[in-house]
Amino acid sequence: MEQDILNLINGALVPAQGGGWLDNVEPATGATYSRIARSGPEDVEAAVSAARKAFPEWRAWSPADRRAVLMKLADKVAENAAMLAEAESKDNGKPVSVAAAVDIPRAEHNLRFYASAAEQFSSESHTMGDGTVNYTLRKPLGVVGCISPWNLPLYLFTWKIAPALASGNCVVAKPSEVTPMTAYLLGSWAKEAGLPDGVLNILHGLGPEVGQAMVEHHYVRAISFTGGTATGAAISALAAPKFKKLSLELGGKNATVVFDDCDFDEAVSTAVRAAFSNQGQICLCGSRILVQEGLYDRFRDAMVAKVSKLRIGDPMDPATKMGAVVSRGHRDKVLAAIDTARGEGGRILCGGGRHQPGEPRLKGGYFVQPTLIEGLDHRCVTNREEIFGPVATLQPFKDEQEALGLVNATKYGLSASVWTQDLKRAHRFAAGIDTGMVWLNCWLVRDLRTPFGGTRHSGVGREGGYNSMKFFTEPQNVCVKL
Ligand code: TXE
Repeated sequence: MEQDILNLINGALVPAQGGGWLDNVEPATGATYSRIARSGPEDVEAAVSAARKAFPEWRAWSPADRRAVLMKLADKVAENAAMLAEAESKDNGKPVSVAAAVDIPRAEHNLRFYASAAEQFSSESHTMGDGTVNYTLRKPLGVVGCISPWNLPLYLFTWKIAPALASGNCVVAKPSEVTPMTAYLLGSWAKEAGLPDGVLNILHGLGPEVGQAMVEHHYVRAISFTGGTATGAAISALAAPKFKKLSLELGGKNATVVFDDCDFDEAVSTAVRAAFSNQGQICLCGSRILVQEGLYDRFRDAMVAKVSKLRIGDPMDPATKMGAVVSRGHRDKVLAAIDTARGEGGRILCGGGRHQPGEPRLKGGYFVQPTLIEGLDHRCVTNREEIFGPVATLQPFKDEQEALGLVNATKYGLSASVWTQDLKRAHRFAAGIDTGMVWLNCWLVRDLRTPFGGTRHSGVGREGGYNSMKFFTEPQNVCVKL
């Protein structure tokens, strides 16, 4: 065992009170390499009580002081970037090159961005013309819960805790039990960065054991959650009768829409990236590729040629483009989805099964070939349900109207990427799409100030910039008759 992953409660790294442990598995090898504290309601109680105790002092800190401390935490991420990238890659199965270029720099950026937001955040005032003035206070909520998933572990963990802390809340956070390492490492630097004890508490363990206890806890005033749609529904059912604030960032079944006047080469390479980045395990991945019929054959063949060349293998090899999927269970789910596609009459254009790298070290790893499928109707399960793996389908469409119908044909509404050089059509089409985000001639370009989130089964609420700062604060209007 390399390292025990401990809870951070009231500034101390401690095992779960119940003494239980979970195995932490390296997806590229299938081997257990560390133990995770298996926390329960008693640990939630301790973390919430520490957070409540810390809140009066923390909320009184000036925005400038909160900024300074979050910047120091970001410095720790920067100083340890190479080590964090390796840890993320080992824990998640993603290529270390991706963790080093995307996950860790973005985690650092999240902390810096919201550190600045602490000082930039403002509130409104409304004058009534008769000498009456309303001003709106934005008060931190108190203790808030942040629950994050395994696909972009430190990136999404910091995306939640940074605005929560910047706006003056004390946090009880739970990273995914599948990828807890980098959140643990970050927590181990909290004290050194200057966060007072109890301001940031991190609990590890299973969703239904520790996550649910966080959602149910009387003093946890808000939950920011990113994860599966079914889990989001379970959390909503628990939180609604307790009137908690909820921000839910859930699944997607996003379309990449390619019109025949697109910039061909850029559309092909971005469609490949959108489908297979992070082994297809990003909520924003374009897993349905819709191509105008005149361009369809050429586009399909170009995609197949590119995907067949993607280098899949050891995540620690800097040349690797695709690593392992996150767990054995998830690999089996993705393989079952490919079988379903076959059963529905889909033609596998490339991939279609497990990948077995040559190195003996990787014999037990969870590798899936990047898979492209065509010939499936938009109503079939494969084109309706999120697979969240390296699997994408291709469908032809005739015109703009048909394309719009296909884009909006699932219960999800997270994002879409549209490729056309016709400016009018691009804007018209974007406005017709029922998703929270649309990229025109690009994909996954992120400005952290913009509203991030989805419609329908992709979630409720928006995060990013002021949206997050507003979520983590309660407005209170004060009306003054002068
Ligand atoms: O995620 P879960 P899972 C999708 C993707 C994937 C599916 C299931 O389709 O195949 O969800 O993934 C915590 N109360 N996405 O099951 O369970 C859990 O411990 C409170 C999309 O691995 O939703 C973890 O910290 N918390 C997604 C977090 O929720 C609970 C990213 C997410 O895990 C809980 C991940 C409960 N009852 C998966 N049950 C995206 N939107 O990017 C679990 N958790």
